[in-house]
Amino acid sequence: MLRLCLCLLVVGTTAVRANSAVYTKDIHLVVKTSAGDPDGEAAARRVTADINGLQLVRRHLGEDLEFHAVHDDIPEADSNARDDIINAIAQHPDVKSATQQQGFRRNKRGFRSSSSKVKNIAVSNPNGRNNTTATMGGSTNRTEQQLPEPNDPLFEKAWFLKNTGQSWGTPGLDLNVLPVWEAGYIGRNVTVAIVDDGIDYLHPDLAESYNAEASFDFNSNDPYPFPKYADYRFNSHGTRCAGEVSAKRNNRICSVGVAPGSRVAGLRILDQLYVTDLLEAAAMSHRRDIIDIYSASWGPTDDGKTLDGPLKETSRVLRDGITLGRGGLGSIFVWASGNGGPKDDCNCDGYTGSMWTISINSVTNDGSPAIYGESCSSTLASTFSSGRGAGLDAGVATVDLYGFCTLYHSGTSAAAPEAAGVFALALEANPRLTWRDMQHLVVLTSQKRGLQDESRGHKWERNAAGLKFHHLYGFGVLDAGAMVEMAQIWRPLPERFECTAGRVAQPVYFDVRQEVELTIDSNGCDFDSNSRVRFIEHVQAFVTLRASRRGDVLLFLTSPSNTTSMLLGRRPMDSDSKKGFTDWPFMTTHMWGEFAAGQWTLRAEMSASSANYTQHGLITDWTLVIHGTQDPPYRDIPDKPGSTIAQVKRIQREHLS
Ligand SMILES: *[C@@H]1O[C@H](CO)[C@@H](O)[C@H](O)[C@H]1NC(C)=O
Ligand SMILES: *[C@@H]1O[C@H](CO)[C@@H](O)[C@H](O)[C@H]1NC(C)=O
Ligand SMILES: *[C@@H]1O[C@H](CO)[C@@H](O)[C@H](O)[C@H]1NC(C)=O
Ligand SMILES: *[C@@H]1O[C@H](CO)[C@@H](O)[C@H](O)[C@H]1NC(C)=O
Ligand SMILES: *[C@@H]1O[C@H](CO)[C@@H](O)[C@H](O)[C@H]1NC(C)=O
Ligand SMILES: *[C@@H]1O[C@H](CO)[C@@H](O)[C@H](O)[C@H]1NC(C)=O
Ligand SMILES: [Ca+2]
Ligand SMILES: [Ca+2]
Repeated sequence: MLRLCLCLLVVGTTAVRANSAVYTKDIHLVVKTSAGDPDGEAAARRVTADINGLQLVRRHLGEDLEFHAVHDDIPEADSNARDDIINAIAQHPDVKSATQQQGFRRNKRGFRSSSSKVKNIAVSNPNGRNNTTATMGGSTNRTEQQLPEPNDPLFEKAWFLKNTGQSWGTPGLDLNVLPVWEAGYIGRNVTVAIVDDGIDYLHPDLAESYNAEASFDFNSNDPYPFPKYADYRFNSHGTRCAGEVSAKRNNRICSVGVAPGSRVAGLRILDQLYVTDLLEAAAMSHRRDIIDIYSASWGPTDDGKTLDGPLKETSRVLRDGITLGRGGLGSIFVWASGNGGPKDDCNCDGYTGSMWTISINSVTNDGSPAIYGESCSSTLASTFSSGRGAGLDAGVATVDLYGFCTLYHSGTSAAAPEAAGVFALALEANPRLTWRDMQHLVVLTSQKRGLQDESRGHKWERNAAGLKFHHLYGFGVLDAGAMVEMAQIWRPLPERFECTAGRVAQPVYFDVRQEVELTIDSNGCDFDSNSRVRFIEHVQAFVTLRASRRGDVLLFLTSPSNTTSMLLGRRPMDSDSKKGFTDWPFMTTHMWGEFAAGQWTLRAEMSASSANYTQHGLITDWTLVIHGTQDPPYRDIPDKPGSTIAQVKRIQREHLS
């Protein structure tokens, strides 16, 4: 047991990639400083003039001396590194280093059902979509005056906006946006970027909302992120996500976005074979001054055996975004939790597991987990992406490529943009909200509502701060009405601190018969005023371990207040026996609002489900990092008696006295 308090900036997420390497055309070029040229531009130009075929693509992340370049002779993807070309560039007198970027797969998190029921209906309407002037039967002649609801033909099918029980849903279980619209908030002056395969900005339901100034095509390096032509389903993903956020209201076209007054930008990175760290980083930091929210409905492969996350440059831009974005208030990064279903764990995905992203899971219109929805302790909340009825109208209604509409959008892909829309509404209500304010608002205002009591063996629990959470759903479903209401009376939070509570570094063995518990005493976090954390926000456990079968390892973290959070669930497909986890940041939000000081316990076990009693593991390193505030966070925020925040405030006050 160790007692130690160091003040560190958080360690960035490191990533491990499976499979053999793929080399891409993207080159990270670093030039040398030369007198009179502080920004390296002239040096970079000399290099391209001297080296045949080399072209500058863009300056890298606003750095003075770093550039993104390509070479005509290097193909988009190849299994061989082009050391010959790269070395020639690196030997140029003005070049400090040249690195060919490796490529990796990032998959869109849309979901295509293979159930026969959907197929049958799809046959009677082969495209599963309709054109923008078509109207849904039944509502053809209603006028705005007769019905204070939008006249958009798909609105009736948009059960996530207004759940009247369509598609066997639970009436009332929706995002609760109508009262927000009525109060006049529609996301004005908020820009949401869809980081994806482009958006159809000519679509009549999106054209007005489109923010061209904030958009960019990183795949073809131009300002027009129009989706590359393919079979319509293939590159419709970003367009569908954009419609969920910003489709216009009351224009008789398609559906309505959650924030129909917001502006939407397209950042196209996803439609080449492989993505690189340079591309991702460029997109996730693009126009931080005018993009408020970045919505990402993609990530590492959800095959239940991948362990991957943002690489060096992307980790850096996520971290920088929260301090540099929105004039210092922080970019809001929204992430789809993943489509691996019960077989995957989103804490094995470094994007969703990051503290800088708000990770969103999917539920259906009757309060069940979506079959593809992944669970993990870093999920903050849930939104809706599938109806219970498996049919045409059971997906999410939104716009589709080339002027069409769809009722088919699905997957956790559909969940993240809904959250981005809700956050846009909150930002209109209070443009001063920081990235942290947004997370606190989600924690305080999301609720269980109509969600199942028990799902996949997990129940709702109440932490010691009085907050209800669930391993699958985070703090519950987003409630736009409650969020906007609280956003209006919000007060700035106390400063945030990070405390390394301790480290256990001796190797400890565990197996199916014998679990192991490691403890760290975090009282040190209460002493040093430079890093004191009393009231918890995020908690990270950096763990290094190897196991005979990585997918059978289960990890649990218990707080001093005796709240237990599952950091890693079983992944039956993951048979890795070599790599394990190296300093992997398992994050949990479940202790939010609790008190940091006391004894923390990490329990590691091998799942008995494998029925293989020879499975074993060796945990060699565990570092516990607690994030939060010294002062009670909500002291100055007004509350109603009996509300969640009133309860949390009372518990925190009692704890201090
Ligand atoms: C599509 O529009 C046609 C008329 O153009 C209509 O007959 C059909 O029912 C519509 N389909 C859907 C799914 O709305
Ligand atoms: C769109 O729908 C309208 C009315 O439903 C129909 O008249 C028109 O032909 C359709 N256009 C296309 C391209 O399908
Ligand atoms: C609207 O349509 C319904 C049937 O769909 C019809 O009974 C009704 O008379 C129509 N009303 C108007 C004002 O056209
Ligand atoms: C809109 O947002 C920008 C920052 O993105 C801000 O500078 C400007 O004042 C806002 N305009 C209005 C009318 O609120
Ligand atoms: C049990 O696991 C060990 C180690 O991974 C492996 O060698 C053995 O084949 C497994 N036995 C069975 C019955 O799956
Ligand atoms: C901690 O919680 C567990 C249930 O999660 C319970 O069994 C145990 O008794 C509790 N321990 C203490 C000290 O309250
Ligand atoms: Ca519309
Ligand atoms: Ca996953």
